[in-house]
Amino acid sequence: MSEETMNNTAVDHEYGADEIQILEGLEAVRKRPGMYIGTTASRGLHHLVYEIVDNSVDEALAGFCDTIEVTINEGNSVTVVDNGRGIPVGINHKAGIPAVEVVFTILHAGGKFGGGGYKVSGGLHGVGASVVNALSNWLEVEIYQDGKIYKQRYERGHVCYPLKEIGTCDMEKTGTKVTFLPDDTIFTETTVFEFDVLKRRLREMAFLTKGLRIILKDERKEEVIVANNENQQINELLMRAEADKNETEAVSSAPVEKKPKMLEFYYEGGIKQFVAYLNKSKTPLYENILYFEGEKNNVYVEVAFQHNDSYNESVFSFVNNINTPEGGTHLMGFRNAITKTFNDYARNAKLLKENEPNLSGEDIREGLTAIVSVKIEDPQFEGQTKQKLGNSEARGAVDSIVTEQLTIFLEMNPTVAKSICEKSILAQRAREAARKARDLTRRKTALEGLSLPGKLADCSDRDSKNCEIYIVEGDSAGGSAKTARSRATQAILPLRGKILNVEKARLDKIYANAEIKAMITAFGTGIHEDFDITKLRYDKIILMTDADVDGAHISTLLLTFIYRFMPDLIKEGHVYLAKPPLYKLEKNKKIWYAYSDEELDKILLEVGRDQNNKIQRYKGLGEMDADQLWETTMDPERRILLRVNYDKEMESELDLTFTTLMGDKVEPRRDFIVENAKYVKNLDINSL
Ligand code: TTJ
Repeated sequence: MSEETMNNTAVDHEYGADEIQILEGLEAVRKRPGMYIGTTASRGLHHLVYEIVDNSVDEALAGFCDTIEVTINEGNSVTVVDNGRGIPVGINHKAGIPAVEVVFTILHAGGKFGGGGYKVSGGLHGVGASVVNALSNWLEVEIYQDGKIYKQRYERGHVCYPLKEIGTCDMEKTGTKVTFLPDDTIFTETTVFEFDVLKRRLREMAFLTKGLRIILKDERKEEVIVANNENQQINELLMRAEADKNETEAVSSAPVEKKPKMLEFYYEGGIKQFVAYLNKSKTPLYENILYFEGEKNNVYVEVAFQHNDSYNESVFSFVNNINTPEGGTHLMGFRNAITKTFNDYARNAKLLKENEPNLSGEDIREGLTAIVSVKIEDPQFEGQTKQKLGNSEARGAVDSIVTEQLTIFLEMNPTVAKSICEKSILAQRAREAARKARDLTRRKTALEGLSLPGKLADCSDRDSKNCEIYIVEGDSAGGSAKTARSRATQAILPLRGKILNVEKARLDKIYANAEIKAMITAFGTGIHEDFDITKLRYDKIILMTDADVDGAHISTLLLTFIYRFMPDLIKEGHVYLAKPPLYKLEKNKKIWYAYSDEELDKILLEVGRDQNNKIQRYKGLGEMDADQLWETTMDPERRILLRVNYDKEMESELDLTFTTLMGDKVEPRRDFIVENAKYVKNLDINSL
């Protein structure tokens, strides 16, 4: 920051040695924002809100606040208000300035002001309000305490005036209100907050903090147009798949609801309701949602779970309200406890005979939806991405709390216990059958050498980094793709018809499916616990399907398969969707391709809307010859690829998207589509 700005923004302030240090601290944040909030793209922008809200959640965890209101204001500033005790306004003796000023101007001076509870800190969070302040054009804080209202304003982290009293309020009224406007010179990509993004995270926060009311408001008048990012396009694609013929009516005739401008999240049951929410499009195996809670070794543990009749595991773990996609000690404690406890129960109840082997953890987790949430004073994160909990005391705490309370529950609820054990035993048998089938193919493979699927037209380059595989819908498009491709680096695997929905099939049946087997062998990585990314035979896995309902459905099925069996392919960014053109326009022997309606409009604007324009709407890949397919969809120089992203911080939402779209309940699916209708609005309903 130049000296000039410093003088301008801090008119009333004398600079002592301490303040210089403060400014250097915040200046470091402005110089390297990525170090503090990960990214300055949309995700980082939204982190600012979570960073502020975390402080209020801490106050709620300490038992002094039950309502937090978040408002997106006109002009894209955000206000967060809570009804906690209010940040202390007294002088902090060490710093010689009011505590509230310390909070906003000193780096890493997060909320620990003797309040009880567990300080939320981990991952990118917990870096503190001062980081938000440093990255805001301006920030204002108001505190309601002892019948008085205090206020201070900062600009790009600089104090504008000393904390002052600006009025009085009810003695009863206490709390903190913060409003900030993100700095557009830092967040150069976007400074527009997305209601839906905040909605998802705030809902999760409310689930994780039972009894806390979180209100989200959007006061912007203009319809916000968010950049058409890849996520949105993929979402649109998934949605398209679901607006299938039976349900189109429901979607299109539903009143076009205006996006809700206010939402309230309040879950008395906390993570118990989180599990119900995740299971809403599934059929539960029993009515109860098991919930265990306790504190041990200074670790506060909450666990909730319920089995459904599907075959997949959806277990999500959190530390201090932050998602730990890589798990860690808390998850290990949970897995260990349920494996041991269910085996003990099954043996004692003679559901498992003496000569039968133990149920594996995976058997017991088939169809399990669970939330494991711990709160811990000083979380240690390990692993490459620092997202894996390392504290060993968490393992013991979760293990013993779950073992103790689950044992009692099973004794008292034999019907539930029995249905879980029986499902696990079926899973065990299916797994055994699947293992035999797999061993058989392995032996065959060992005898015959690496036997790639017959339909695969492989590429010749032996360096997988250069290679890509196109998974193509239909044999005819597959044929064109084989002709069109660049043989050295592009492999083609045509698939016939719709592939198996892995949300609805058990392992043995999945292994027996030819299309799935072909993909597994072609990719080379193996699946589940056998998965080894170093064996991946292609750097890019590209799903190429028709730009219609069936094509979207096939893409969704393929993505579901990859998500459930080889999620790391998505996490590591190896999975793409090809984007074939929607239109071809011919004029004076010249050809244009348009990949969206907007693009077609733009081209028409350029070339003029003449009578003799020949516009063809592509219904499928099959309508293109090999040359056209190459030019529009396969040539690395010209094609459009959408990379499938995995938002690690919101993995439960992704799980929900897949289970809702691919599960068999119609109601939740319809709700989902209507709720996300803004993605569908550009869709040509008549073409469905
Ligand atoms: C800490 O312990 C003494 C009494 O005040 C406690 C406190 O600081 N509570 C508190 C902080 N409640 N809410 C906040 C807070 C709220 C927002 C919106 C932003 C920030 C940085 C803090």
